[in-house]
Amino acid sequence: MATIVIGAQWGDEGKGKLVDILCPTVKLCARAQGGNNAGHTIVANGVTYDFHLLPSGLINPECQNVIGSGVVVHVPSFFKELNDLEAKGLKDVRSRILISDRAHIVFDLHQLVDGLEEVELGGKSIGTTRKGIGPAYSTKAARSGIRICEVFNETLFNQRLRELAAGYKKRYGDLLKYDVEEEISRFNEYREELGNYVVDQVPLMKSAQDSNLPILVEGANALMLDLDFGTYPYVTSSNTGLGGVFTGLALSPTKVKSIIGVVKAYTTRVGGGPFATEDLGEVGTMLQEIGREWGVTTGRRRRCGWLDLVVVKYSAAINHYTSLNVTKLDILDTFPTIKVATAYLDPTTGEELESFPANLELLANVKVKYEELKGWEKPTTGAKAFYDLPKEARAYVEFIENFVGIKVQYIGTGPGRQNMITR
Ligand code: 2SA
Ligand code: GDP
Ligand code: MG
Repeated sequence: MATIVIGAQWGDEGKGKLVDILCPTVKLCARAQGGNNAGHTIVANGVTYDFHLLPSGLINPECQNVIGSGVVVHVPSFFKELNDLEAKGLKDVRSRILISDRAHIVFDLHQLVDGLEEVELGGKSIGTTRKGIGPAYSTKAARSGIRICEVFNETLFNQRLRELAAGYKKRYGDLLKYDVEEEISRFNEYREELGNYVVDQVPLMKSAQDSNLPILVEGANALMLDLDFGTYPYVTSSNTGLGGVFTGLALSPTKVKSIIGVVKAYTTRVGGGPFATEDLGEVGTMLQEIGREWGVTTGRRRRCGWLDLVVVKYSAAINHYTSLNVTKLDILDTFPTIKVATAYLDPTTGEELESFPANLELLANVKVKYEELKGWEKPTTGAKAFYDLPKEARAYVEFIENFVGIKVQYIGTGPGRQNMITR
């Protein structure tokens, strides 16, 4: 049976920490989409680990991990991340990681193109991580992508990569500073070792599910960055919502036990795009500083604002969460009052919108309706149970729960494994 962990906002809600906490209860941890644009930080036994492409289940020594078919894999980053984890003392990581032979490859070529596309967009740039995610998914959709299984037919692989590079050269000319032969020669070095990790994920998932093995799916990025349901075009290029779990993993919908939506107690966003509750004043700065809101992959400052329950309710309607994990409650510990967005109002009519709008122009101009809640102004870190929390903090959690109509099962009150209340 599978537990699925998905971000309910614009990412960086703390998915990695929940995955790490749930890992001892499963045998297999899988990533279904995204690539090394993700950044999942986990603090375990006093050590801070950053995961990008690899599943966070690698921290748990009993857990097998798989990079699913829907993920895009930058091979040098795969090896670098394994090396970095080993350098931090994680044991047997190489024997506990597999990559689907159907996963597409992100080449350095894609990363360079990502940069060029961003420059071309000028003031309307997406603010990507420049990890080549968009171009890799584009070549996948255009049927000119190259998959992991193809690395092992050297002649064909070299030919396909040369063709891919020639296509981009036609588009970008001398702007593209790329040497295809250099990238090909690097794959000659990786080929043999990469072979150790490659698997046909379909029988793997089938036998895991036939024997009712507990499986954990680690969502990357988050619903509001979903290619179909996010704030398009300010999104990533994969399905970060529930749908992407099924296209990326060969998981049976009948084997899903729970879908946990991870909700940060306020809202953050990295990169461009509309963000209705963004606070460019003192509150935003305080959330950014107290919450240490910097990107794990790029080091970029995250934009901050109050919790937007219009977003969370919209994401719940798409991802069908069975419960929620509210994270970083402790970051609100010092605020005397806390605001929560509960509706968007049409800028011309003043009427309440039914749901999160598709139209970005409308979204950029909506008026936000807030509820004001009393802050608790006491530390929450260290609380072991829900009733150890100050009553205003409990009221805040219950407000979220009642508004969205989904139980808050987990509450994060600090970065460490131990700082999680389970209800
Ligand atoms: P991309 O690189 O094509 O996926 O970028 C497209 C948009 O998706 C956003 N995006 C992210 N947003 C939050 N966190 C992400 N991971 C890193 C982290 C980000 C970082 O955990 O901090 O280090 O900057 C992530 N990855 C992609 C991105 O900002 C674009 O808006
Ligand atoms: P992810 O991308 O959803 O896995 O989230 P990130 O790892 O990018 O960002 C979440 C950050 O908040 C990480 O640095 C975590 O260590 C940290 N974190 C997670 N949960 C909590 C919490 O409840 N309180 C605090 N203070 N930090 C948390
Ligand atoms: Mg992150």
